[in-house]
Amino acid sequence: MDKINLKKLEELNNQYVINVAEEAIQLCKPEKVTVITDSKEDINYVRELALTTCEEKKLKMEGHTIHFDGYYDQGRDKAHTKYLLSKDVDWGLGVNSIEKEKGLKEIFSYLDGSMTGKEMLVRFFSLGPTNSTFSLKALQITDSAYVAHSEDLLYRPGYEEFKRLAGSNDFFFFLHSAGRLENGVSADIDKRRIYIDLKENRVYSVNNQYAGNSLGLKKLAFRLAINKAQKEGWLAEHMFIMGVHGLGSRVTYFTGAYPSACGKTSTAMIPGQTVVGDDIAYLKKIDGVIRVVNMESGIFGIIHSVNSENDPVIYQALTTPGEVIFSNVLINNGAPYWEGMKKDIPDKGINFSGEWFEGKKDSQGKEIPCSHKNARYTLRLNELNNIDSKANDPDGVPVKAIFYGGRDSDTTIPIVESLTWAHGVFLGATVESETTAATLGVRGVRKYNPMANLDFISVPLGTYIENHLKFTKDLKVIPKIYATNYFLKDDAGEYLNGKMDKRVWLLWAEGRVYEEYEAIETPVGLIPKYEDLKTLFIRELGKDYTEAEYLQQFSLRVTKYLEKMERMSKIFENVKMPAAFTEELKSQIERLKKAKSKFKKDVISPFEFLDT
Ligand code: SPV
Ligand code: MN
Repeated sequence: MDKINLKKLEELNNQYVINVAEEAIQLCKPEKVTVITDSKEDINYVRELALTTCEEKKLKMEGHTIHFDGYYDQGRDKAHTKYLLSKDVDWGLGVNSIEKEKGLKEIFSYLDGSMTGKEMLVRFFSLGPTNSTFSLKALQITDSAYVAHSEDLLYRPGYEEFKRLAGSNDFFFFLHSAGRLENGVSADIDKRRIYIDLKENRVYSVNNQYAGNSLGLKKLAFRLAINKAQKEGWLAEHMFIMGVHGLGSRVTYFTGAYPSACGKTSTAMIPGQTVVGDDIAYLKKIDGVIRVVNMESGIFGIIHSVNSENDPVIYQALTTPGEVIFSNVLINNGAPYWEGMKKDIPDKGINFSGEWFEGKKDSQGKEIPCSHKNARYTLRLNELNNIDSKANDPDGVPVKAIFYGGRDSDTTIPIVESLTWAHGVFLGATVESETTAATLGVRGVRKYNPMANLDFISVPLGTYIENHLKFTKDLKVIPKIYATNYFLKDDAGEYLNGKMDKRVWLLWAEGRVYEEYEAIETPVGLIPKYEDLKTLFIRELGKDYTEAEYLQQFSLRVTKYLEKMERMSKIFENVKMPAAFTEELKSQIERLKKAKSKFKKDVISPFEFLDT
């Protein structure tokens, strides 16, 4: 490290920072080390470096670049993401772990010399708004300028925050190397490893570039944060945060947890509302109120099907000048194209498979689409015209309602309000969802996904759920909880709801916060009345919502629900869960059985519950 860079490190007055940086240098053996502060020049340096290293290329539109991840590096690698633990830990979740000494030895052998001939970047970030009691600090060391640049769009600068640490080692540390590159992408994918050390608050990641694997600050910091939150009595959740704009000038803040690629970003981006965050939220109790901040300040969003109708705000940002990194889309003549953009797509260009032409097949004879299903865009939230005015408030925003949802084609109804907080926690804890392209592996398989957080929960499941159950203790205002399902299909496999219908669900839930709508009590919770939805569909979407549609969407598939409860009972049979959760599961089953024997039907109309 030269004197100028060493001075930048020394100015932090933090020996632990210097120690971990020195260890990383000795291990990875970079040719050059550059410390990045919060200054404009330093941040610009990273942006330019990503072009010099060819990890990004300029596109025609001002500020736009393209980055490609390797063909086999297009999603989170769950199989090779492991906790460094002692052998006999059981979280009740089938935790993917490796014995610490063995894991460190393995990953150090891959990191050893991984930066030879390359430049190491040392960056500091704030997870959450600066100057905030919510926020955590993070040190990222990487040889990928794309990673460092992405983090610059997605997180708040933290060099000055580190000065405030006054020498403490209370920060997360991430060491990443993209490893050997071929044509600008990680070449040794078979040696891709992501190992998490919860005790030391550190993560090592090697031989990868896809952001979910490489960016320490995204899902890796999230796993560390969940563990820290359980110890400190707050919540770190896989949630959007948004302002729902109700009657008059009323703004009501909602959070919502959805598995990857299941409508989290698109809910937060619903027209007419304002966005605070789309992926990761930190929730704390302050003066008897749950308040929340977005630990990020940008979006790493799925681009598939983003078009001027479905997602007008994002589409606008993607088609006008401004800083945007596109990844794994098709490039033709300096312009990006992706599936579902509702524009003519050229029949050739460069995509995540290299030179691409329509009809190109992979090694298994399967046609390669123009853009990967998990292709993404990265941009700062302040590029969007719907950013909420409190998005960077160090005190966060107050939470009035929480949404949970999964991708479920045949069982759960579009929206239901929980009977109580504990029932709401139960609804969140029993989310099931069909797998998507956000992770490597088979798609469309129904999987249990508590709080849409299965991939990231870094404590025993029972502890995690307990922490939710007791979160309302001493609260002045208890948020309402809703379970939603945007993916219900009819027998012919057609979706029963349009993409914008969630606007109606949001506004109904917002009205319920102020008791503006009555609800029908069913065995699974409180559901909307037909007349209220009819009014809302006309008002919000200019759409005539028929009684037949309501009946098809909101009839209780009681037999299917009972099958789901059987699956849940089986899952929880071997997991140590809090008594209050087990009680909820038991009561839910009893209520469903009672309704089934009373109405003697597999599917019960919501009108049947009107006078019960
Ligand atoms: C997700 O998959 O939930 C994402 C993108 O938000 S990733 O960075 O891959 O986690
Ligand atoms: Mn996510």
